[in-house]
Amino acid sequence: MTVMPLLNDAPLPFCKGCGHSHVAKNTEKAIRRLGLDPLDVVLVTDIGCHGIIDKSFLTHTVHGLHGRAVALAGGISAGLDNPKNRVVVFIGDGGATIGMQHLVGAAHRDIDITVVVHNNMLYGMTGGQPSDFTPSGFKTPTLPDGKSLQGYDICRQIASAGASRVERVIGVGDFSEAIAKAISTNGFALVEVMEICPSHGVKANPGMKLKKVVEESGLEVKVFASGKKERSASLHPSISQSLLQESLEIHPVYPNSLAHRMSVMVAGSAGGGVQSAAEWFARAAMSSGLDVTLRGAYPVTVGVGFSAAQINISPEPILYTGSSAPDVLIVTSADGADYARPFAAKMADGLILLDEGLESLSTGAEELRVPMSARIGSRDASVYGLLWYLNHARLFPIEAMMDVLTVGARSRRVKIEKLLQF
Ligand SMILES: Cc1ncc(C[n+]2csc(CCOP(=O)(O)OP(=O)(O)O)c2C)c(N)n1
Ligand code: SF4
Repeated sequence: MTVMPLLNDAPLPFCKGCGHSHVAKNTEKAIRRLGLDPLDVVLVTDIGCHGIIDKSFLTHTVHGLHGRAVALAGGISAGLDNPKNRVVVFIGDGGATIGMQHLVGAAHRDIDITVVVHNNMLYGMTGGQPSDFTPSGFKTPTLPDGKSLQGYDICRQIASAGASRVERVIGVGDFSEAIAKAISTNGFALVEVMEICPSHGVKANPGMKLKKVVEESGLEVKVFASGKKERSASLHPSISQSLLQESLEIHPVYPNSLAHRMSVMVAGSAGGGVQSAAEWFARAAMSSGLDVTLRGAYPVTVGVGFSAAQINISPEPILYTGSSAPDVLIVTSADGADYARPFAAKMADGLILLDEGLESLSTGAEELRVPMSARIGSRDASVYGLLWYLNHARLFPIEAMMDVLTVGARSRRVKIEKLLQF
């Protein structure tokens, strides 16, 4: 049987004595032990010295952004449907610090990847800054007095997050079995390899012995988790499907008379029902066979100030959702008028419905005064304005809007009997 090579002939790219070389060789040995075809393996590397190994491996390799390799690998794993494919991540303690949330999240979801953390206790590639894994008392070129806080125990963190397999090893000699067991795990597996960076770590801590540092830091060298766990019920696909059902299925049941795309803007105040009214109008337009886009605008302090919505409706597919000026503008409050003024200024024609008592926006558009708030109350002024316009322009049947409004909680919210008095 021909044995396929996994590493090419070029010398490994690391400094003499760098622990990263041992990880590369042990990973090669592990893949070989498992009898995997190199092209069944995807190696995702992070930024850092360890990441320059990807040019040496004859597997598929992907180089990620710093700290993001786990997220990238999770996506790759989700897209593969062949159990023979194995996704392996190489990441440093620096990348694991920056991307800790990705690691915890992937372990929690038990995503089927193997993460090999090259913990050399500092940021190697950029000259030896401390990471959150640097042990207490350990010195680095930029921290000559030594770290004051104790470093993370990533194995305990990741095991408690829900990973299927977690193991810490000292990165000397043959530790390929630990990597092989991780790669053959069906679920999230992590191997933390304790290493040394001769160029920065040894120089800053003369006489330091790797095993002693690990021991004194209270980092146990052992298996922290092994064996498959039940996946969380919240990831069950049938639950997600039922969440989407109601919002996805709007069937066209009414006709429409719209010849061209048009844009309707509603502008009022926070708490004035603008966003709900726009959504109901959008749903009604969809049930009349129109293509619809809806965009809300409001300040970050959502409870005060203006609230506006722009609804594009079209008999054709909408390929661009922007619009420089609305064709129809419905303004229900002074806040809304202030927000809408720049848009109104661009209206060379079209129609503006202004609530009673508001100042004219003085544009090229026709302006009509409609008593919205006074007739129906400020909370329903926007939906009333949209119904008033629909009754005026007859783009699609008013029944489409009434169907939406008479469903469930909406029917209790709006004063349906008063809404049809124009
Ligand atoms: C988001 C981001 N922050 C910072 C850097 C700069 N940077 C490049 S390599 C590196 C250190 C990498 O250290 P580590 O992940 O521990 O890997 P090692 O070099 O030790 O193998 C840093 C900080 C970067 N490339 N991207
Ligand atoms: S600087 Fe340190 S981590 Fe980077 S290759 Fe050299 S020894 Fe390894």
